[in-house]
Amino acid sequence: LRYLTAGETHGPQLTAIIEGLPSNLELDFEALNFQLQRRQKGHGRGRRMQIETDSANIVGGVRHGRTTGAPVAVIVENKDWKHWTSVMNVEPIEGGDEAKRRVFRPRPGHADLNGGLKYNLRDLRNVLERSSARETAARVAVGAIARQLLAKFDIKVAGRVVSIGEITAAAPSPDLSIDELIAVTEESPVRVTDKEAEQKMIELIDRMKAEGDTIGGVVECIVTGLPVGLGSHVQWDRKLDGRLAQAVMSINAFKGVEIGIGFEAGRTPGSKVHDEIMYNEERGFHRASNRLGGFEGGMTNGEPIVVRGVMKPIPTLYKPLASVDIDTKEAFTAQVERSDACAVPAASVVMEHVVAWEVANAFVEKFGGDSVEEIQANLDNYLKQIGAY
Ligand code: EPS
Repeated sequence: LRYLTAGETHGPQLTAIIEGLPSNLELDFEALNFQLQRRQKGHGRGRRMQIETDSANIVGGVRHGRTTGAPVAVIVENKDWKHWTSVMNVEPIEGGDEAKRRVFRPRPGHADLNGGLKYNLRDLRNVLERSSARETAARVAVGAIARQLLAKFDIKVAGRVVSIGEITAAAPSPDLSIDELIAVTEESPVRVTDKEAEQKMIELIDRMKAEGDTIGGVVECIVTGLPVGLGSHVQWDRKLDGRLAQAVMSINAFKGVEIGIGFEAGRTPGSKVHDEIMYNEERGFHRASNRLGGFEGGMTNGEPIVVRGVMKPIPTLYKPLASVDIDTKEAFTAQVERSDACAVPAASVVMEHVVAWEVANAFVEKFGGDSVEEIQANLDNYLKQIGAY
């Protein structure tokens, strides 16, 4: 599977083309749009989210509700476009910096300066329009289709916020099923199951906003129902944990990735890190714990995948940071821009979808097949082999 996205944050739309999806996958369009709407929610989002009501419009590769095996093309419109038709016009426009809303004062923490230098652009809007996290709407649309493919094989994906600033939510009770985790976090404005932490997180976000500051956090994604053996130990670029790390790291503003207990593994003796192997008739081979987050040797081991990512605070601050004007080379402090005080709950939804995509990719790689039926037959055969091992 592969996909590409195109589109600017204030352009007419985001566009994605997905290649390699099997045929005969029945798509639930409502569920697809539900995922896009989840990404728009969360305490700390700014005014832009009141303008947008994201929905996916499929314009290729699907007929009468099912994929045909052809590339799937998806578009998500930007409702805000109507305020930017001149500024973002593909045709040349009359007027100077003001008419073009030229950006010449790079914002620290954004792609502005690096992109301007690299692409030799003197209007940094050409960088910020594409580097904006608006693009994650397209990635969620793509991941939501991958998620439906996985659901067909009873593979489920959930996400939760682990911490915002210094406030850490208690881990969900191990008795909570994945469906319950999905339901409970959905009701929380900061996507946690811990009500006490929820209140503190909301207060922190409000305080940051009042102070003109922003705050980041840590998010976690869990995938259940996976067979053993997705990914491979035999080659570096086939290790699925490595691919997940790349995918998660590529989400706007992410600065680190952990699998399972992650960095904690460097502070813990081996006897308390590795997951002991068990066997019984009912479950076959399984583990007594899941500290390694479902991976050994770059392959799934049959336990749930647990991956975490850390998002830095959004760099667009109401509190100005020092920077340099690219024309005059003079120091200035960044101007006020519309932004989110905290997008960690939304980032949790984005992470679910980039993870769903990578897992679906590994799944299709392992079980091949041009149609859903062919994948099912290959999976059944493999599970029979595993059962008899
Ligand atoms: C973003 C800045 C804000 C966010 C935007 C990401 O947009 P604007 O510049 O239009 O106020 O709302 O996020 C989205 C539009 C979205 O869909 O998530 C940025 O600079 O990354």
